[in-house]
Amino acid sequence: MLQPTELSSQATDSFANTTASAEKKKGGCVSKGCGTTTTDQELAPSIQERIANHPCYSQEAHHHYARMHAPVAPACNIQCNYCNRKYDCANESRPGVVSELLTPEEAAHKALVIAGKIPQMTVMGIAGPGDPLANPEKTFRTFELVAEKAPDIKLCLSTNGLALPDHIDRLKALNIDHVTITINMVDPEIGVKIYPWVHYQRKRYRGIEGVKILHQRQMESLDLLREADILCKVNSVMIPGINDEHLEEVNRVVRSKGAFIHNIMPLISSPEHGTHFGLTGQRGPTTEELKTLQDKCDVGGMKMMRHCRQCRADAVGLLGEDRSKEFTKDAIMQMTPEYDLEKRKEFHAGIEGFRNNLAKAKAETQKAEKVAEAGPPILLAVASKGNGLVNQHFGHAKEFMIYEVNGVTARFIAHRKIDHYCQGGYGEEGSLENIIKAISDCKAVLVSKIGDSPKEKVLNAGLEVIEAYDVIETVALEYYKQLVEELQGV
Ligand code: CLF
Ligand code: SF4
Repeated sequence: MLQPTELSSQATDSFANTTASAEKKKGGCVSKGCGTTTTDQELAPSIQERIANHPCYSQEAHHHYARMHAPVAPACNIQCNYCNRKYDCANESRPGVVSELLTPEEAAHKALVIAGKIPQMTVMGIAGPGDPLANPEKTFRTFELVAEKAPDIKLCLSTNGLALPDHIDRLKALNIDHVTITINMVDPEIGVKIYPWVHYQRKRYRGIEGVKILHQRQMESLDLLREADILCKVNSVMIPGINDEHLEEVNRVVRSKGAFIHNIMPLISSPEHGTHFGLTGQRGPTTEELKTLQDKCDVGGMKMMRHCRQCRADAVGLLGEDRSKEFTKDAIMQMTPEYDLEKRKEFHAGIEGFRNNLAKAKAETQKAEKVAEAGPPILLAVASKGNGLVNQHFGHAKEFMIYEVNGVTARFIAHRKIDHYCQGGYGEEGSLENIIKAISDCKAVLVSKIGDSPKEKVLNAGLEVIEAYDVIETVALEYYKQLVEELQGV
């Protein structure tokens, strides 16, 4: 049951203000305030089945299933102005030096170790640190070894698309069902501001000549993936002042070519990364700019990914956690693989049982709220360890999931990384301020528990605190209902 810490008249006033201004901004029409992202349930059953346990392709699955990346691909065939070769591929990772490269044999060993130790790991992706298809032998050898020994692990790939047309037959032969292409432009005049050179058929092309080749190959790749019935996700890096306004066009084009889900990610840029953009002061988008663009592109018919964590090329674990440090090369080479297909099947059946119950609980909540009219949206910050529950102590949260709630639906829209508040048992005032800043546009924070001192500070900052241990949507909708009743003086 909910325990709203305080539902003060001050808080209620501020809800009234929030809702009034939200109505104004939306021209009075708030009934569709919660966007149009295609849900898994709206997809054809055959597709639902293909993405059901892929943590990137299904927002719902990411609460329950994990991925690992095999860092076997050091070289790249293009240069992006947001990338420094010493760092992880920014297409699929936050900048950070790749700890260790692995050989295909080491990577396959690691996959078998992790499949035993983290049975919810269902996907092995190759995402760098360079481009997987600029290193085809290492990439395909890794996939072959894993496919042979661990047939239930899905194989996944993220590429810039330049070399993909040369390898489509091999991708099909290996039953690779999920491919990501990073496409930042469909107009080479914009592309020249992002890509200084492209290396194609043993020749380096600079400027527009190279970008035209990249564009043509990326479009060809989309067509080939669609023809091969391989699910295609497009990643785009949002670069303010360069391609931010252009990405709506990119979205339209890739959708028309059959891409299934679009992941618009913020540029991560800092001088210490040594990238062209970092050194020239190119900024990344604000969270508000990112959300506005995602909302504009979220016009239905194609999923909009909002739960990407821009993982390292050697990431391991659930998307919100990174356990790569537990599995260094030295450590994994000492470990004996405990891959057991039957045990994994049993484990996954348990997860699916839990998910069914979760779905029933959500359906119950939505049925109860169905009679209600959608109201103005508010944002809530949720602390969750996974499983789709409010189940994390405020002090242990490394990120908050942001939900937009309108009384009828509670929709995940983003995650916000924060400094870990509870450092070895002692609250850090500096980080608490940062946390509050990171979620200051939210109406309330939903946590399993919170200490008295941080609670007071969060309340003083104008946010409410809800302590609960339940399905996220249930807590969020019940909170909304209480706010409305409070406003109406019920
Ligand atoms: Fe890895 Fe990428 Fe496959 Fe996922 S990540 S290769 S599709 S298994 Fe996922 Fe990480 Fe975002 Fe990539 S959260 S950076 S979208
Ligand atoms: Fe870097 Fe990836 Fe771009 Fe290659 S495709 S330059 S590895 S970000």
